[in-house]
Amino acid sequence: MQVTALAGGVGGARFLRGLLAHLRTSADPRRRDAQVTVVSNTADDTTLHGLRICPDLDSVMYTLGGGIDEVRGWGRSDESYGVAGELAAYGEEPSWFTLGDKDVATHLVRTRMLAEGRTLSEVTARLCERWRPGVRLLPMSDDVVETHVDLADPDDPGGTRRVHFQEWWVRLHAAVPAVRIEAVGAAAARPAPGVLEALAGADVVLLPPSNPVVSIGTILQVPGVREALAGTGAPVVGVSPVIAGAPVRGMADACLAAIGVPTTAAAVAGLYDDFLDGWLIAEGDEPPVRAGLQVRRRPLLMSDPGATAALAGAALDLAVELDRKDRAA
Ligand code: FO1
Repeated sequence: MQVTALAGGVGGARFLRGLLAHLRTSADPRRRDAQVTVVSNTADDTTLHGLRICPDLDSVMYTLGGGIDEVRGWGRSDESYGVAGELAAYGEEPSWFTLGDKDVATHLVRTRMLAEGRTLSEVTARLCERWRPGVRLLPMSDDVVETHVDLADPDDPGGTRRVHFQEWWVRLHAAVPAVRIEAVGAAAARPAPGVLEALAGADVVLLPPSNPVVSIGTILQVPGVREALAGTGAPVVGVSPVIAGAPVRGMADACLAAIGVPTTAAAVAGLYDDFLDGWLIAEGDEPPVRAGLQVRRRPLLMSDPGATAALAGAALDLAVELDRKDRAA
């Protein structure tokens, strides 16, 4: 069984760990032997202190490879901050984005390889030789795509000032309303090698509860990806990142507000209308009204590994059910 998932950072990585746990312990040999390909968002990527940082790729790689900071969901476990302290002593900016010492090694390897002309796919494959995440981890593109955010400028009514997503997210905690969110470079980006094939050739496509605007949404902006999802023979099943009108984690509501979409499970499903076959929502939530979309209510909180594996299993169960129906039709 070929499973392909589009993933963002923390929520996506945790869901994928649950998916692998579910697959490896399944009684069904097709699931036990399943191969998982992850297409990761790269628009959170940024260059700081001369280092190329890929937060979503690293969250998935570290989480599935056993090196993640469990509490934060990003960065390395058992970290130290000697380099960050020295950078601060030099007055180096930005001081609001903290790099751990072990994490710096990842960025040094990536930055050296990119400087030598290797692609982000080649870098990711090399880093995964160490971390062995148990999935094929692909960047959505080897071209640079960066999410930039336009903020209302208090000194210039009607004017805006543009910041990188990381500044909005980390320094401003997305507390300053975003007038516009743009994935710069997306229109010219090419899907990374293997991405379109992983969508077209999948038996199941899953959308973990990642941010629908700045994670899943940016992957969908890479030309060819949306078409591949609409055209794949595989059932496409997603998990709502919103429970009872609030994001499960992160600040998806700030992102949804920026694009004028309500923070509801139904509204998020609407963003995937042209390719979504199944949608898992929380017990109390309203289902989206769309003929053909199969909705199931499940506990969505990934409160512990067991709950996360059960949620991933439920998403897979719905995909298999839809596949069976589709074949029977
Ligand atoms: N998030 C923070 O809130 N503060 C940080 O200092 C920070 C540093 C950091 C370093 C490497 C990395 O891969 C991620 C880091 N993040 C930090 C998280 C990052 O902003 C988010 O993981 C994603 O961009 C959103 O999914």
